[in-house]
Amino acid sequence: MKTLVVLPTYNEGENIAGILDQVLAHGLFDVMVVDDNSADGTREKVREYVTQHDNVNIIEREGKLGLGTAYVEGFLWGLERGYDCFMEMDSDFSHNPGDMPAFVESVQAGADLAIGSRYLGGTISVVGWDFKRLLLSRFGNIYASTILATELSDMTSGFRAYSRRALEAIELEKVRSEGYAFQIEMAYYVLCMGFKVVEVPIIFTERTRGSSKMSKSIVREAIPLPWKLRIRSVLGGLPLKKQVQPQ
Ligand SMILES: Nc1nc2c(ncn2[C@@H]2O[C@H](COP(=O)(O)OP(=O)(O)OP(=O)(O)O)[C@@H](O)[C@H]2O)c(=O)[nH]1
Ligand SMILES: [Mg+2]
Repeated sequence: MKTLVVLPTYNEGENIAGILDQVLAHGLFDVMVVDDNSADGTREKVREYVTQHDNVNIIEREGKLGLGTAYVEGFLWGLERGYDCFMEMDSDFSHNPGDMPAFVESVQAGADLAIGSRYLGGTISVVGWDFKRLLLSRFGNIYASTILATELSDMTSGFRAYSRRALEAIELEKVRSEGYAFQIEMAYYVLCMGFKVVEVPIIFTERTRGSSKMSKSIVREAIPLPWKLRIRSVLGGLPLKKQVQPQ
């Protein structure tokens, strides 16, 4: 399966070289780094990889434009170039690059979206979070899947793989959310099209290098989102090219 890994970066200078080394070591993936004007040398490091490896690419954006649009730009680039599978992964080692093949295997086995879940089967597989952060994530997921009536345990996870047909069926230019909201929104769209969504168990480890870009606005953006999606799904206003099956 021709797979493109989209790596969003904003000041990941201490992590990006290690991530790229581990991703490339699999020998299975092409890479698109979408960098949002990092000021810490991330861009320069990635440029070195671009010169040395035919399968590493970079989109250089001129401001911090948000995670969602970074992924969308990377996906659109890959769709134009015939990729069959599209992966998302954080560039801070919270997601273990060693887990990557399992996602592609799920898509190969027929999934249209494979989500790396920290909360499968009632467990909590997170290392390094304080209680407040854990509660926010756990409660946020229960909140979103209850309103959206899904069985998914980790809709906000950003470690995932999509099939080509799933991304082709979404009007990606219309997906404008930035953080957790982007992940929830995309998972819901794939479900609404009747495509197969599976969860893959992962262990999430809090970053040890670089700084978090989590902000209150990312949480605020996600709160009304499940309600908006539910309403739009009933009114037929989701940006999907395929018939919607409201849940
Ligand atoms: N291109 C781009 N990448 C971003 C932006 N915001 C965050 N990222 C990247 O998206 C990934 C996830 O962001 P993090 O800061 O790790 O957010 P988080 O995982 O919710 O927070 P932590 O758990 O504290 O790490 C990282 O690779 C970031 O560099 C953005 O606005 N643009
Ligand atoms: Mg992170």
